[in-house]
Amino acid sequence: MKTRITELLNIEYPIIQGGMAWVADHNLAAAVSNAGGLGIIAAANAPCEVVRDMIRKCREMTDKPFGVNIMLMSPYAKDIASLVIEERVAVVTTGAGNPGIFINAFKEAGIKVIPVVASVAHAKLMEREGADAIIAEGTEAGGHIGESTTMTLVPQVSDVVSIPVIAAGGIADGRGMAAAFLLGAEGVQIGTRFVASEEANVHENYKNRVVSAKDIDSAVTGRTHGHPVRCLRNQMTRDYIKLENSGKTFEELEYLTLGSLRKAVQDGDTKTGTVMAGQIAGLIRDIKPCSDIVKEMTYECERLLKL
Ligand code: TUI
Repeated sequence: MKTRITELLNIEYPIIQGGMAWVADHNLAAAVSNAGGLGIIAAANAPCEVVRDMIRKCREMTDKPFGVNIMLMSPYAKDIASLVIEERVAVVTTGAGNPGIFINAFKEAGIKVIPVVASVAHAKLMEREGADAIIAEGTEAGGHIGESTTMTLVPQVSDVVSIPVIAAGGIADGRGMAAAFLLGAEGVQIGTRFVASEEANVHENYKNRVVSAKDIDSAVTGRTHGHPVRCLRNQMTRDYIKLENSGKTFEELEYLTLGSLRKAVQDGDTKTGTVMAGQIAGLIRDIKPCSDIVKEMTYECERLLKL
């Protein structure tokens, strides 16, 4: 399936894996790249040495291109930017901020830069500053989110930028992928569907929580603090939302979220841990290999678009 995204990234299918903190390690990234998509290693809040190790391991597991996601709120974001240049990573995606100050250095190093945006204004700015493509992420997504839905954001971004647009948020099958293409996207970023993959190095409790989720099972914590994060409802989200509605500050509630994503992903504590996932979790019913996810999604999308 050829689009400007497959050409730009030198991949077989226009599917990019989301840069999910604690989930998107070298195992998942290599599996998605080997399946013909673009695997992504999430730097998240990890220090340089941890990310360097994942990049090197990923290189041993695949000879296909893969990328690194830089989470711009991380205290190590600047160091990770230098690291990806040093390691000559093929592609960088960014999230949770404005990567403007790094774009020139990435481009000089021949790295393709694809910022995640949650608004039209940010998309326009990123194009002006030299981004190679844009990921327009709707509020259906898991983790740190913006306000607009994928349905409204993707066509509005597609109308005002000439670089290719990748749709994200709420896509987990070929129907969602086809819909995104009809809205103007030339690729999709997939997160939650890859959490429920065989290769994701994620505790089985977390995967099973995604697989058993219903359509209305996600909640957004931190809205009142300006740090909205979508995760599956549990004791943590109930406590957090109750306390934030009673006026507790971001700092006062940090004890509920510190280390809580790791606790869910690695220890399988899906009750008091943070189970980040998108609204499309309700559609996901099984755990399967990344290659099946990529191939089935693309096949279904092509079939629908040819109707
Ligand atoms: O970044 C994400 N999703 C994430 S990052 C993350 S790590 C985390 N862990 C614990 C608590 C909180 C975060 C988990 N999920 N998605 C990409 C994304 N970026 N969504 C929205 C944005 C965004 C929002 C505002 C990008 C830019 C922006 O403002 C631009 C500016 O100029 O600052």
